Order: sequence, then structure tokens, then C-alpha cells
Amino acid sequence: MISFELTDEQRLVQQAAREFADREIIPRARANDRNEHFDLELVAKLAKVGFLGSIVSEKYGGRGIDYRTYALIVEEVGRGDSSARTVVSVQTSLVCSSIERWGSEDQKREWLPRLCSGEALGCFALTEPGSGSDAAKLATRATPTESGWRINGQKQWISMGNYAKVALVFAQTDPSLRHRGLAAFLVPTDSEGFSSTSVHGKLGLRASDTAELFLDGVDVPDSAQLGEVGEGFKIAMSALDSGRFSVAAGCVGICQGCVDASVAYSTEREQFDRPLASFQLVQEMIADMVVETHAARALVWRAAWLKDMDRPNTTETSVAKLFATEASVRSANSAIQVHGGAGYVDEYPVERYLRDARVTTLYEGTSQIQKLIIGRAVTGVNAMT
Ligand code: COS
Repeated sequence: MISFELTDEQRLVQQAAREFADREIIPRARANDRNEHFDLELVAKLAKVGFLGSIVSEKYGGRGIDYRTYALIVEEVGRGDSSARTVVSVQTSLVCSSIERWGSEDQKREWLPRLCSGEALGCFALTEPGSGSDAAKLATRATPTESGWRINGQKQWISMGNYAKVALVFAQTDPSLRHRGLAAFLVPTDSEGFSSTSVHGKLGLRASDTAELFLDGVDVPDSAQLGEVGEGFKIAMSALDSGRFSVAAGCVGICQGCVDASVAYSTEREQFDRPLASFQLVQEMIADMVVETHAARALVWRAAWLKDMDRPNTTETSVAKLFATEASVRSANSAIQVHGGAGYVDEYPVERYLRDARVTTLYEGTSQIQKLIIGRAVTGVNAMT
């Protein structure tokens, strides 16, 4: 039975996450955004409260929480700052969940406790200059050596790539096999031949580290391979099932933040001798934001329910990701409208919400890719080949 009632424990976690966002994230969000500052102090605090790798089982240093509870945390962090939310999402959903699901016992013991405690950051290195939506068409090559693999290639738009101690790198072992030739590797970023550069000039997510990675003859042992040769694409897709969910949950936080900011501003600010909130056209904008927020949250919770029941959820995750990300862009745009000129500068969070929301309809699968996944699932026809 699906229920909208939170358990006592979920309510406590939600409250703790809300207070954490208000106390630790929001006060530093504007300066971090202005300074393009990847805030390692904040990352350490996120780790300390258990928000990194929280869905990982306790055995490996996580909190073993369910996906609904995870969504509650991610929503609150996302309401605070999407750059901080990106750290939680990448570390937890893309890196930790992949290692927990596909890793050997040794790999889990080596990396998960360090990732969950924040001692090490991880990054997810799938995208390349020539491979974005067509994720199977990687140019990065892994060739067998006597004791393992040599990896050559380049990765692009990699969150936390300049700070990660381990990169989950996807590479092609045999181009003739297309997606069935892909393999995944846990590459320590201090390996010889591994280097990174920072990407600057982003519209939003300015406090999030974004890197280009270069793998120039990086040698890794067999033990660095995650899963089997040929399983790389499935590993990437299953990671994205969790990553897209996390992005969606973060966008619910942006929507809620837009509602909160718009209610606060419109009830304070007066024009024509009455509060903005008394104008029907302003109320309409706020009501639309509320509906978007509730709908996005319900879709995220539905996907969470399927994940917690261990049922197939790729389509429902795409539905949640598509709706929540687009809703966050619409809500942030309307929230600026409610704030008028004040919404256009960073005294209020709404302009950052819009800039940060914008990438969510692009990364971890564009809105168009989500639509094609949903369309294929319901029609049985693959529009991508
Ligand atoms: N979980 C596990 N396996 C999955 C899966 C999932 N969610 N989705 C697909 N697979 C498997 C399929 O079952 C299939 O397996 P077989 O080889 O056994 O038949 C295989 O993966 C290939 O699947 P598919 O036919 O869907 O592959 P396509 O090349 O058509 O790619 C899309 C499908 C476009 C959906 C995929 O490339 C994609 O999601 N692209 C966007 C990439 C993205 O999000 N990039 C952002 C990176 S992070 S910023």
C-alpha cells in the first residue's frame, strides 16, 4: 500500500535535513555561487550528518535508508543549494549505488566506507565530447594488458572530477560490440596518466565542481573493473535510474523554495497600498507553483515506492525526472516574476534557482531522452534507433 504519511523516523530525518539546509547550506549559497566556490567545508558537514551515501547499507558505512527518506533529504538539500545537492546525488546515487550493486566484496570494502564518510569523493565519468545522449558510443578505450587494463580517452562535464579520489570510468573494450563491449572501472584519480581541468563560465551550478578528465594510458589492475566486460552500459543505466531520481528530488526542493520565497515576498511587499499577495494574478502564479511542487513530489515518491519495493522503475523515474526538472524551471521563472526587479539579483534565491534548475533538464539525460524512454515503454517502439 502506498501512503503519503511519513513514518516517525522519516519525519525526524526530514526535520533534521530541513534544519541543516537552513543553518548550514542557505547562509553560504550566495557567496559560493558568486565565487564559484566548491565548498569542501560544507561537503564535510554533509558527510558528518550522514547525507553522503545514505542509501548504502550500514555494513559499508551508509545509513541504509529507504528511497523515500533519501528523497526527503535530497529535497531539503536541493531547496538550499543545487550545487550541494549535486554532491549528494553524484556521490550517493551515481557512485556509491553502483559500487554497492555491482562491486565485489573487496571493492565495496575499499571504497564505500570512505565515500560515505566523505573521506573520498567520487565522480561518474560517462559523458565524452562526442558522446552525450548516445551514451553507448564511447570513444574511451580500455585495452587488456598483462595484469589488467590500459585506459585512454577523455570525459566531459564530470561533476566533482577535480576533487574525486575515485572515478567510475566507462570505456569501450570492443567497438564492434557497441553497448555490449562497455566496461566500468574504479580508477584512482592519482593514477599516472590521469588529469583534469575545471570548466568555468557555467550559467548555474557555479558552486559545483565540473571537470574535463583526461586518461592518457592509465593502467589499472583487473581488480579495478566493476562488474564484467559487457556490463558497463547496464551499470551506467542502473546508476542513472538512481541519479535521475535524485535530480528529480532536488528539483522538488527548488519548486518548494520558489513557493516559500514567493509567499514570503508577496505578503511583505506592497504595491497600490496592498500586499502583492492580494493580487489575483500573483496568487495564480503562486498557486501554479504549489501544484507543480505537489505533483513533482508525488511522482518522486511514487518512483521511490517502486525502488523500495525492488520493482522495475526506469519509466517512472524518467516520468519523475522529466516533470520535476521542467517544473523547477517553470517555478523558478515564475518566482522571479513574483519578485519583480528584486528577483533578478541575488539578494533573493530565485534567480539562482532558475540558473541552477536549467541544467537539470539537460544532465543525467535530457528531457527529450526522458520522453523517448517513456514513449518507448508505452508504445513498444524504439524511436532512438
Ligand atoms: N537498467 C539496466 N539495464 C538497462 C537499463 C536500465 N535502466 N536501460 C537499458 N538497459 C539495458 C537494456 O536492457 C539493454 O540490454 P541488452 O543489451 O541485454 O539488450 C541495454 O541496456 C541497451 O539498452 P538500450 O537499447 O535502451 O540502449 P540505447 O543505446 O538505445 O540507449 C538511451 C538508450 C538513449 C536511453 C541511453 O543511451 C540514455 O539514457 N542516454 C542518455 C545518457 C545520459 O543520461 N547521459 C548523462 C550522463 S550523466 S550527466
